[in-house]
Amino acid sequence: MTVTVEAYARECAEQGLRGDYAACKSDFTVEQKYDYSSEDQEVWRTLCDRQTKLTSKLAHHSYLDGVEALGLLKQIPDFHEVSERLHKLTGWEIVAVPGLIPIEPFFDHLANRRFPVTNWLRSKKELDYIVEPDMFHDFFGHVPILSQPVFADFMQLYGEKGGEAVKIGGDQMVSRLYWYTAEFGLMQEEGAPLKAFGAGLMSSFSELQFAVTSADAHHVPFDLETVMRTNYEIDKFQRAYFVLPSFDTLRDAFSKADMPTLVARWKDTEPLDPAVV
Ligand code: HBI
Ligand code: FE
Repeated sequence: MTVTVEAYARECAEQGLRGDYAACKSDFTVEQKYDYSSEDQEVWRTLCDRQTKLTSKLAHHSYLDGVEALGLLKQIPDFHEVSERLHKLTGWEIVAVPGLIPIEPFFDHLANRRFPVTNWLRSKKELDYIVEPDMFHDFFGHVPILSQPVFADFMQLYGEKGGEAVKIGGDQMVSRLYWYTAEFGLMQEEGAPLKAFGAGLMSSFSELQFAVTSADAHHVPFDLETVMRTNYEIDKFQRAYFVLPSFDTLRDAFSKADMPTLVARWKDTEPLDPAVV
């Protein structure tokens, strides 16, 4: 049973989350309200200019093609305009949210090819690190790769099967899958150099360089069950980065996965330490 908007808005206010949850509709979406200040626009352009210096070299070409196709860099994007372009490519659209939303509506949006994007942007003094995902992390990080057809299929399947798995106690396992792919996923196709596509890397200046270029980064060949069993921490560099050979591998592995059996087998076991997988 999903928490009501009112109860969730109270919880978020108590935790000091930034978003205006009181404005949420019952599916936890809000209007984008394109009323950004000139400082917001300057922060957006500064972040994009700085980050594209790195993504142009270290991001998978599907991500770069998406940035190009969706036109995100010149100014803070209009959610409806980008949704129209994205919908033509892979059937996905963007919905505005005030920030993190409860897990059930989140999965329901993904299952319906709607990606929730936060409608506020970090301030000038938070350029380097921010605790809650803001519009830069969600939009610049997550949205472009949704133009890649196979990953777009995976994300919808993730919403459907992940949402089912949450109901039978698999929330930690599916959150790990999201974390090690959509947030911190790497890709090394046959004969091609190692590249990144995960949003947590696309939107982080320091960790993107570390994950792709550092000899200290721990690269692990993707394996679905290992990923769903491996712990992660949210406020430091990852101690494991899983490497896909293709997006098909991710989609096909998850579509074949018998989640009820995997959840029953692993949900109460000790998680794996990412440093030693
Ligand atoms: N809400 N807006 C938003 N964005 C997310 O990425 C998000 C969320 N709620 C739940 C959630 N992610 C995590 O549970 C994922 O691991 C599924
Ligand atoms: Fe994210």
